Amino acid sequence: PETAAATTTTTAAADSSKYLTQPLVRDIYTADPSAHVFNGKIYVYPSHDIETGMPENDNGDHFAMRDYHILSMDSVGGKVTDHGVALDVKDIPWAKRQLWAPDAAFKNGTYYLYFPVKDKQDIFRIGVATSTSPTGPFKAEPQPIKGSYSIDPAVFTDTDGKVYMYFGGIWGGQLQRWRTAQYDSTVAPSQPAQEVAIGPRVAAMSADMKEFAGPVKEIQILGKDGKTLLAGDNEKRFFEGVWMHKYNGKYYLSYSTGDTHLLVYATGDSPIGPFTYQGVIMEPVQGWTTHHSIIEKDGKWYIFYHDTQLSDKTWLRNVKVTELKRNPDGSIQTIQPMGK
Ligand code: FUB
Repeated sequence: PETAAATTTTTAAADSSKYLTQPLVRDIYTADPSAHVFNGKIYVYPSHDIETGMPENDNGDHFAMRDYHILSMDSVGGKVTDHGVALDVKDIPWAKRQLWAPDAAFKNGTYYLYFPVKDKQDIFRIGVATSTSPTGPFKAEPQPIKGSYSIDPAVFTDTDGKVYMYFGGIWGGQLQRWRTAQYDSTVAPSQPAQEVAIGPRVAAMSADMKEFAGPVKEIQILGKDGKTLLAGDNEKRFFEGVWMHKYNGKYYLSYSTGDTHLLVYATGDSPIGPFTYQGVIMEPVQGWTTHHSIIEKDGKWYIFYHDTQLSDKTWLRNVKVTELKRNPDGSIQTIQPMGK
Protein backbone atom coordinates (compact mmCIF):
# COMPACT_ATOMS: atom_id res chain seq x y z
CA PRO A 1 0.00 0.00 0.00
CA GLU A 2 1.08 3.58 -0.64
CA THR A 3 -0.07 4.95 2.67
CA ALA A 4 1.40 4.42 6.11
CA ALA A 5 -1.80 2.77 7.16
CA ALA A 6 -2.97 0.92 10.27
CA THR A 7 -0.30 -1.80 10.09
CA THR A 8 2.55 0.68 10.52
CA THR A 9 0.81 3.08 12.91
CA THR A 10 0.91 0.53 15.73
CA THR A 11 4.65 -0.10 15.36
CA ALA A 12 5.44 3.60 15.12
CA ALA A 13 3.35 4.46 18.15
CA ALA A 14 4.96 1.71 20.21
CA ASP A 15 8.49 2.81 19.35
CA SER A 16 8.09 6.56 18.95
CA SER A 17 10.05 7.39 22.11
CA LYS A 18 13.32 6.17 20.63
CA TYR A 19 13.27 8.87 17.94
CA LEU A 20 14.35 12.46 18.56
CA THR A 21 11.39 13.80 16.52
CA GLN A 22 8.19 12.54 14.90
CA PRO A 23 7.16 12.43 11.18
CA LEU A 24 5.64 15.63 9.75
CA VAL A 25 3.00 13.61 7.91
CA ARG A 26 1.85 10.01 8.31
CA ASP A 27 -0.64 9.39 5.51
CA ILE A 28 1.92 9.39 2.71
CA TYR A 29 5.62 8.49 2.72
CA THR A 30 7.95 11.44 2.14
CA ALA A 31 11.74 11.86 1.91
CA ASP A 32 14.54 14.24 0.90
CA PRO A 33 12.92 17.38 2.35
CA SER A 34 14.07 20.66 0.80
CA ALA A 35 12.63 23.37 3.01
CA HIS A 36 12.27 27.07 2.21
CA VAL A 37 10.64 30.10 3.79
CA PHE A 38 8.50 31.92 1.21
CA ASN A 39 6.39 34.90 2.40
CA GLY A 40 6.97 34.00 6.05
CA LYS A 41 5.67 30.44 5.69
CA ILE A 42 7.62 27.16 5.57
CA TYR A 43 7.27 25.03 2.43
CA VAL A 44 8.80 21.58 2.22
CA TYR A 45 9.57 20.05 -1.19
CA PRO A 46 10.07 16.31 -0.55
CA SER A 47 10.22 13.15 -2.61
CA HIS A 48 7.01 11.12 -2.42
CA ASP A 49 8.00 7.53 -1.67
CA ILE A 50 5.75 4.71 -2.86
CA GLU A 51 5.72 0.93 -2.82
CA THR A 52 6.17 -0.37 -6.37
CA GLY A 53 7.67 -3.80 -5.73
CA MET A 54 10.88 -2.90 -7.63
CA PRO A 55 13.80 -5.01 -6.38
CA GLU A 56 16.28 -3.35 -4.01
CA ASN A 57 19.68 -2.77 -5.70
CA ASP A 58 22.68 -0.41 -5.77
CA ASN A 59 21.14 1.53 -8.68
CA GLY A 60 18.32 2.57 -6.36
CA ASP A 61 15.64 1.08 -8.63
CA HIS A 62 13.46 0.58 -5.53
CA PHE A 63 13.15 4.37 -5.27
CA ALA A 64 10.58 4.50 -8.08
CA MET A 65 8.69 7.65 -7.19
CA ARG A 66 6.10 9.07 -9.60
CA ASP A 67 4.99 12.47 -8.29
CA TYR A 68 5.62 15.23 -5.79
CA HIS A 69 3.47 16.55 -2.96
CA ILE A 70 4.39 19.82 -1.25
CA LEU A 71 3.95 20.34 2.48
CA SER A 72 3.52 23.66 4.27
CA MET A 73 3.31 24.96 7.83
CA ASP A 74 3.25 28.39 9.45
CA SER A 75 5.97 27.46 11.92
CA VAL A 76 7.91 24.43 13.11
CA GLY A 77 5.59 22.44 15.36
CA GLY A 78 2.48 23.91 13.69
CA LYS A 79 -0.15 22.11 11.62
CA VAL A 80 1.30 20.56 8.44
CA THR A 81 -0.73 20.71 5.20
CA ASP A 82 -0.20 18.28 2.31
CA HIS A 83 -1.16 20.20 -0.86
CA GLY A 84 -1.66 17.11 -3.04
CA VAL A 85 0.01 16.31 -6.36
CA ALA A 86 2.14 19.24 -7.57
CA LEU A 87 3.84 17.49 -10.51
CA ASP A 88 3.42 14.01 -11.99
CA VAL A 89 6.06 12.15 -14.02
CA LYS A 90 3.49 11.57 -16.78
CA ASP A 91 3.38 15.35 -17.34
CA ILE A 92 7.14 15.68 -17.91
CA PRO A 93 7.58 15.10 -21.66
CA TRP A 94 11.20 13.85 -21.56
CA ALA A 95 11.02 11.82 -18.35
CA LYS A 96 10.87 8.04 -17.96
CA ARG A 97 11.09 7.11 -14.28
CA GLN A 98 12.24 7.85 -10.72
CA LEU A 99 11.41 11.34 -9.52
CA TRP A 100 14.12 11.80 -6.90
CA ALA A 101 14.99 14.60 -4.45
CA PRO A 102 13.64 17.99 -5.63
CA ASP A 103 14.26 21.57 -4.61
CA ALA A 104 12.51 24.90 -5.22
CA ALA A 105 13.29 28.59 -5.64
CA PHE A 106 11.37 31.85 -5.99
CA LYS A 107 12.20 34.79 -8.24
CA ASN A 108 10.16 37.69 -9.62
CA GLY A 109 6.73 36.24 -8.81
CA THR A 110 7.47 32.72 -10.10
CA TYR A 111 8.16 29.53 -8.14
CA TYR A 112 10.59 27.05 -9.68
CA LEU A 113 10.57 23.34 -8.89
CA TYR A 114 13.83 21.56 -9.79
CA PHE A 115 13.78 17.78 -10.03
CA PRO A 116 16.03 14.87 -11.05
CA VAL A 117 14.45 12.11 -13.11
CA LYS A 118 15.73 9.47 -15.54
CA ASP A 119 15.21 10.33 -19.20
CA LYS A 120 14.10 7.83 -21.86
CA GLN A 121 17.72 6.52 -22.01
CA ASP A 122 17.73 5.92 -18.21
CA ILE A 123 20.17 8.78 -17.65
CA PHE A 124 19.41 11.12 -14.74
CA ARG A 125 18.90 14.74 -15.84
CA ILE A 126 17.59 17.74 -13.94
CA GLY A 127 14.38 19.43 -15.01
CA VAL A 128 12.57 22.59 -14.02
CA ALA A 129 8.86 23.33 -13.69
CA THR A 130 7.15 26.64 -12.88
CA SER A 131 4.09 27.88 -11.02
CA THR A 132 2.66 31.10 -9.66
CA SER A 133 2.01 29.30 -6.36
CA PRO A 134 4.62 27.76 -4.02
CA THR A 135 2.46 24.63 -3.80
CA GLY A 136 1.88 24.24 -7.55
CA PRO A 137 0.58 22.73 -9.71
CA PHE A 138 3.87 23.06 -11.59
CA LYS A 139 4.28 22.93 -15.37
CA ALA A 140 7.45 21.23 -16.59
CA GLU A 141 9.63 22.70 -19.32
CA PRO A 142 9.70 20.48 -22.44
CA GLN A 143 13.41 19.61 -22.07
CA PRO A 144 15.79 19.03 -19.13
CA ILE A 145 18.18 21.83 -18.19
CA LYS A 146 20.88 21.82 -20.89
CA GLY A 147 24.13 20.34 -19.54
CA SER A 148 22.47 18.93 -16.41
CA TYR A 149 23.08 15.41 -15.15
CA SER A 150 22.94 13.24 -12.02
CA ILE A 151 20.62 14.00 -9.06
CA ASP A 152 19.70 16.05 -5.99
CA PRO A 153 19.54 19.69 -7.14
CA ALA A 154 19.78 22.32 -4.39
CA VAL A 155 19.26 25.92 -5.47
CA PHE A 156 20.78 28.68 -3.35
CA THR A 157 20.15 32.42 -3.71
CA ASP A 158 23.11 34.35 -2.34
CA THR A 159 22.78 37.65 -0.48
CA ASP A 160 23.94 39.46 -3.65
CA GLY A 161 21.02 37.94 -5.60
CA LYS A 162 23.14 35.47 -7.60
CA VAL A 163 21.60 32.00 -7.85
CA TYR A 164 23.53 28.72 -7.92
CA MET A 165 22.49 25.12 -8.42
CA TYR A 166 24.43 22.45 -6.54
CA PHE A 167 23.84 18.85 -7.60
CA GLY A 168 25.15 15.31 -7.91
CA GLY A 169 25.17 11.93 -6.28
CA ILE A 170 27.46 8.92 -6.80
CA TRP A 171 26.50 5.22 -7.27
CA GLY A 172 22.78 5.14 -8.24
CA GLY A 173 22.94 8.92 -8.77
CA GLN A 174 25.34 8.26 -11.71
CA LEU A 175 27.79 11.11 -10.99
CA GLN A 176 30.82 8.79 -11.41
CA ARG A 177 29.73 8.26 -15.02
CA TRP A 178 30.41 11.95 -15.83
CA ARG A 179 34.20 12.05 -15.54
CA THR A 180 34.12 13.82 -18.92
CA ALA A 181 31.35 15.64 -20.77
CA GLN A 182 30.32 12.23 -22.18
CA TYR A 183 28.12 9.87 -20.14
CA ASP A 184 29.97 6.57 -19.62
CA SER A 185 27.80 3.78 -18.24
CA THR A 186 30.81 1.44 -17.89
CA VAL A 187 32.37 3.33 -14.93
CA ALA A 188 32.18 1.29 -11.69
CA PRO A 189 30.15 2.87 -8.86
CA SER A 190 32.97 2.61 -6.29
CA GLN A 191 36.14 4.63 -6.85
CA PRO A 192 39.56 3.26 -5.83
CA ALA A 193 40.21 4.48 -2.25
CA GLN A 194 43.37 6.47 -3.10
CA GLU A 195 41.71 8.56 -5.84
CA VAL A 196 40.55 12.13 -5.15
CA ALA A 197 36.88 11.85 -4.15
CA ILE A 198 34.35 12.94 -6.76
CA GLY A 199 32.95 16.34 -5.77
CA PRO A 200 29.43 17.74 -6.06
CA ARG A 201 28.78 20.09 -8.97
CA VAL A 202 27.80 23.76 -9.02
CA ALA A 203 26.58 26.06 -11.80
CA ALA A 204 25.31 29.63 -11.77
CA MET A 205 21.68 29.92 -12.92
CA SER A 206 20.55 32.11 -15.81
CA ALA A 207 18.40 35.19 -15.15
CA ASP A 208 15.25 33.23 -16.15
CA MET A 209 16.20 30.39 -13.72
CA LYS A 210 15.73 27.77 -16.45
CA GLU A 211 19.31 27.25 -17.67
CA PHE A 212 22.86 27.15 -16.42
CA ALA A 213 24.45 30.56 -17.03
CA GLY A 214 27.97 29.15 -17.24
CA PRO A 215 29.96 25.94 -17.10
CA VAL A 216 29.28 23.24 -14.51
CA LYS A 217 32.17 23.10 -12.03
CA GLU A 218 33.29 20.32 -9.69
CA ILE A 219 33.53 21.49 -6.07
CA GLN A 220 36.72 20.80 -4.13
CA ILE A 221 36.37 19.61 -0.53
CA LEU A 222 39.54 19.62 1.54
CA GLY A 223 40.39 18.01 4.83
CA LYS A 224 41.56 20.21 7.71
CA ASP A 225 45.14 19.35 6.57
CA GLY A 226 44.44 21.24 3.33
CA LYS A 227 44.55 18.06 1.22
CA THR A 228 41.62 17.11 -1.04
CA LEU A 229 39.43 14.37 0.45
CA LEU A 230 40.00 10.93 -1.05
CA ALA A 231 37.45 8.34 -2.13
CA GLY A 232 38.59 6.22 0.83
CA ASP A 233 37.57 8.96 3.29
CA ASN A 234 34.09 7.41 3.40
CA GLU A 235 33.07 9.19 6.59
CA LYS A 236 33.81 12.63 5.13
CA ARG A 237 33.60 12.54 1.35
CA PHE A 238 30.57 13.66 -0.67
CA PHE A 239 28.03 11.02 -1.70
CA GLU A 240 24.72 12.85 -2.44
CA GLY A 241 22.11 15.26 -1.06
CA VAL A 242 24.06 18.53 -1.08
CA TRP A 243 22.69 21.70 0.55
CA MET A 244 24.04 25.24 0.82
CA HIS A 245 23.35 27.90 3.45
CA LYS A 246 25.12 31.03 4.56
CA TYR A 247 25.76 31.99 8.18
CA ASN A 248 27.73 35.02 9.36
CA GLY A 249 29.18 35.54 5.87
CA LYS A 250 30.47 31.94 5.58
CA TYR A 251 29.19 29.36 3.11
CA TYR A 252 28.17 26.02 4.62
CA LEU A 253 28.12 23.11 2.17
CA SER A 254 26.46 20.07 3.73
CA TYR A 255 25.81 16.60 2.30
CA SER A 256 25.30 12.91 2.93
CA THR A 257 28.26 10.50 3.07
CA GLY A 258 26.02 7.72 1.70
CA ASP A 259 27.48 4.36 2.65
CA THR A 260 28.61 5.71 6.05
CA HIS A 261 25.16 7.32 6.59
CA LEU A 262 26.29 10.66 8.02
CA LEU A 263 25.23 14.23 7.32
CA VAL A 264 28.40 16.33 7.38
CA TYR A 265 29.47 19.84 6.48
CA ALA A 266 32.34 21.86 5.08
CA THR A 267 32.77 25.64 5.07
CA GLY A 268 34.23 28.14 2.64
CA ASP A 269 34.53 31.82 1.75
CA SER A 270 32.97 31.53 -1.71
CA PRO A 271 29.74 29.83 -2.88
CA ILE A 272 31.74 27.73 -5.36
CA GLY A 273 34.44 26.66 -2.90
CA PRO A 274 36.89 25.34 -2.10
CA PHE A 275 35.36 24.09 1.15
CA THR A 276 37.06 22.64 4.20
CA TYR A 277 35.50 19.68 5.99
CA GLN A 278 34.34 20.62 9.50
CA GLY A 279 32.36 17.79 11.07
CA VAL A 280 29.19 15.76 11.50
CA ILE A 281 25.77 17.45 11.58
CA MET A 282 23.73 14.30 12.15
CA GLU A 283 24.62 10.74 13.14
CA PRO A 284 22.93 7.93 11.13
CA VAL A 285 19.14 7.82 11.03
CA GLN A 286 17.11 4.61 10.80
CA GLY A 287 17.30 3.61 7.11
CA TRP A 288 20.11 3.57 4.52
CA THR A 289 19.69 7.06 3.06
CA THR A 290 20.06 10.32 4.93
CA HIS A 291 19.15 13.64 3.29
CA HIS A 292 18.52 17.11 4.68
CA SER A 293 18.00 20.83 4.24
CA ILE A 294 18.66 23.76 6.55
CA ILE A 295 16.61 26.96 6.97
CA GLU A 296 16.33 29.92 9.31
CA LYS A 297 12.88 30.88 10.64
CA ASP A 298 12.17 33.54 13.25
CA GLY A 299 15.79 33.65 14.42
CA LYS A 300 16.19 29.89 14.85
CA TRP A 301 17.85 27.40 12.52
CA TYR A 302 16.21 24.10 11.62
CA ILE A 303 17.28 20.92 9.85
CA PHE A 304 14.71 18.92 7.89
CA TYR A 305 15.66 15.26 7.39
CA HIS A 306 14.10 11.83 6.99
CA ASP A 307 14.20 8.34 8.44
CA THR A 308 12.14 5.15 8.09
CA GLN A 309 10.23 5.25 11.38
CA LEU A 310 6.80 4.58 9.81
CA SER A 311 7.78 1.63 7.63
CA ASP A 312 11.25 0.35 8.61
CA LYS A 313 11.81 0.02 4.82
CA THR A 314 14.66 1.92 3.19
CA TRP A 315 12.49 3.15 0.29
CA LEU A 316 9.46 4.23 2.39
CA ARG A 317 10.65 7.20 4.38
CA ASN A 318 9.10 10.03 6.43
CA VAL A 319 10.32 13.61 6.79
CA LYS A 320 11.07 15.25 10.15
CA VAL A 321 12.48 18.48 11.52
CA THR A 322 14.56 19.49 14.51
CA GLU A 323 16.47 22.55 15.64
CA LEU A 324 20.04 23.04 14.40
CA LYS A 325 22.28 24.47 17.10
CA ARG A 326 25.64 26.15 16.73
CA ASN A 327 28.55 26.89 18.98
CA PRO A 328 29.68 30.52 19.41
CA ASP A 329 32.36 30.00 16.70
CA GLY A 330 29.67 29.03 14.15
CA SER A 331 30.43 25.30 14.23
CA ILE A 332 27.37 23.03 14.18
CA GLN A 333 26.48 20.79 17.11
CA THR A 334 26.09 17.12 16.17
CA ILE A 335 22.53 15.77 16.34
CA GLN A 336 21.74 12.24 17.54
CA PRO A 337 18.51 11.44 15.65
CA MET A 338 17.91 8.23 17.56
CA GLY A 339 18.34 9.91 20.94
CA LYS A 340 21.42 9.39 23.14
O1 FUB B 1 15.11 9.62 -2.77
C1 FUB B 1 15.98 9.04 -3.72
C2 FUB B 1 17.40 9.31 -3.37
O2 FUB B 1 17.69 8.79 -2.09
C3 FUB B 1 17.76 10.77 -3.25
O3 FUB B 1 17.86 11.43 -4.47
C4 FUB B 1 18.99 10.66 -2.46
O4 FUB B 1 19.46 11.85 -1.92
C5 FUB B 1 18.59 9.65 -1.41
O5 FUB B 1 17.92 10.24 -0.34
